[in-house]
Amino acid sequence: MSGAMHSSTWSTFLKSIASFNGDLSSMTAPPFILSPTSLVEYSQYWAEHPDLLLEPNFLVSEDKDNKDEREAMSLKRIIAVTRWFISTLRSQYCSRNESMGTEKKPLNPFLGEVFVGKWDDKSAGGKLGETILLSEQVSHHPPVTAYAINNEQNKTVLQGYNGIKATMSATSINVKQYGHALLEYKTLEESYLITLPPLHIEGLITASPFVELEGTSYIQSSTGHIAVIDYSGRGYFSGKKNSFKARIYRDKLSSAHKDNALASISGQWSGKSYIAKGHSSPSSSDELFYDAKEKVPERLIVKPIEEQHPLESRRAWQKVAEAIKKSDYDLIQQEKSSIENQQRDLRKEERSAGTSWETRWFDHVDYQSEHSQDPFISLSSLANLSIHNAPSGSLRGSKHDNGDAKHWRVSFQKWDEESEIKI
Ligand code: 0T9
Repeated sequence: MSGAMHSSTWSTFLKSIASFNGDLSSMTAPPFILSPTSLVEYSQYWAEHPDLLLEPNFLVSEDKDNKDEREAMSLKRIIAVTRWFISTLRSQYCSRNESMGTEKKPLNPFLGEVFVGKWDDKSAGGKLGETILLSEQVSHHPPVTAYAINNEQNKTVLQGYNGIKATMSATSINVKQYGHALLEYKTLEESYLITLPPLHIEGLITASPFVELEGTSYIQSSTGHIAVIDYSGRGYFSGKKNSFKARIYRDKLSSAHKDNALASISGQWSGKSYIAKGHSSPSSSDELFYDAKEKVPERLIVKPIEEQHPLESRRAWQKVAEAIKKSDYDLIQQEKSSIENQQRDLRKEERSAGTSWETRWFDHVDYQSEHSQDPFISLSSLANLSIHNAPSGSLRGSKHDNGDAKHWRVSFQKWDEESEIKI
């Protein structure tokens, strides 16, 4: 933080958070804490290591009749999926601190805003193929982003959606995530359900906010294997920031006792982590599991702004982003209002025409009324997880396990019929 101006506007902002109504996106923050990037872009963090995402495809047993080998390979695959998942966390939760010095308040996407791009195949033999990203703002009140990451060559699809609910405590903003990710390896006929951990934002008093993860998230495989990941920060059980412990079990039932763990992983998701067989927590003398500082993220390739459609995020927000980069408070307000007014007019037109905005590539599927083959249902059941719109990772029978069961799913048919927006 620098200068009296900053600290005074920051303290005004802190007071406004202290009395806030639950909608973080609606609060006006001082320019120095604004990010020029829209939340619809955050979906790209799921695949900045395409090689790790695709790795399970290559972990198959030669001898299909050998049951022990099949079992061993399926354990290797959930470990590989866990490694990929851990590899996404530094991008998801540290990248703003690393590129801009602190966590920043993202631009609040408008309804229908989209963001697309691709990762080229960086492998030597061309075994990975191209991976594409589709991200779309499917709801504005409350904000919800849906995404799909598709690799045709390896028939691998990751899709999901996110929303948040935030509350304030004395020194932090506490955030529960809503939504999940579904990862399908179609050649393997194997799928994984991934829940999203709760988090909180620290460093508010000193105007240097950062994210810390907490609680538990799960990775449930269609093979039955489940990874249970516990998060903690500085001054908790490990004392180090960005700590986690993951245990992999044969199934949900055996996960009731830590002694049953087939493998255990521990360390920092933003740094080094280690893996060992069995239930005891590994240390730096065990095998290295992942080193987040060593593995360089592969950046998404996005078309130049001139070639983008008006609904594409960087084109739509271009003027706001420039104003933020100049720290021009009045210009930021002016350019934001222009987008907001346009959106208000659109909604008004829809109301008077009796229509409503149609999402572009995603469908809102109601699992209470629609009979569906979506692996979400069977995976939730294996993991004893709620299928309702509860905080991500809520268990069946918990206090949040009720209400709607509507979730966003990609429609590749809609994408195939897309004629205006190109990768
Ligand atoms: C999904 C991710 C999510 C979105 C962000 C809480 C947060 C908005 C949601 C959960 C991604 O996959 C992962 C990463 C970071 C999360 C953001 C961190 C953050 O601070 C914002 C909220 C809305 C704020 O901007 C709070 C105001 C400000 C004082 C903090 C800089």
